[in-house]
Amino acid sequence: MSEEQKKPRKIILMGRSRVGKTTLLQAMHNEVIEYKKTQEIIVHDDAIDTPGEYIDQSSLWRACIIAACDADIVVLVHDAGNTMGRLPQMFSMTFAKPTIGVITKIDGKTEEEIEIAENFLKMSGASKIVRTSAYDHEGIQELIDLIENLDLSDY
Ligand SMILES: Nc1nc2c(ncn2[C@@H]2O[C@H](COP(=O)(O)OP(=O)(O)OP(=O)(O)O)[C@@H](O)[C@H]2O)c(=O)[nH]1
Ligand SMILES: [Mg+2]
Repeated sequence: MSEEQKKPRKIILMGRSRVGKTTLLQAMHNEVIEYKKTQEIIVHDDAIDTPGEYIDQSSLWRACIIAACDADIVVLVHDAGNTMGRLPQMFSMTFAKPTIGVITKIDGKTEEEIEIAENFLKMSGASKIVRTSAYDHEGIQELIDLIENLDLSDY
């Protein structure tokens, strides 16, 4: 196996405060789920976690945009049932890299609540959207597979 094949693809998670980015990452890493507010940009081998405030406040979008330079795939995150804090429209156009969407917290949510999040993510330019719950691990393997197999060659 070549060096290139061994290197995990790096994602960057972006989304409003408390949408579930850090918890999603804990589920993807098979870690114990525990609440930990993200206070700064955290860089892992395979992921960059960002504080929600960097999306909540438009003056801080630039920090996310710069951090995204080190990622292979942008992952926009929004939680089912949240009708308020959407991501910037067509945010994906800011990044010259694939941008996918993740709906979090689908546990106990109605189809309508999930579809509201789906529409927000589509408006932000997410190309493929995965429905997940970190609490019951739904959609987590599907997300990992999508990240592993996404075609990066068009960028
Ligand atoms: N029901 C449910 N709640 C969740 C899920 N994932 C996260 N939460 C809850 O949502 C809250 C926020 O989760 P975080 O992962 O800290 O959210 P975040 O997007 O990283 O927040 P910031 O670091 O502030 O940007 C916590 O209370 C979590 O327990 C989920 O799959 N289902
Ligand atoms: Mg966080």
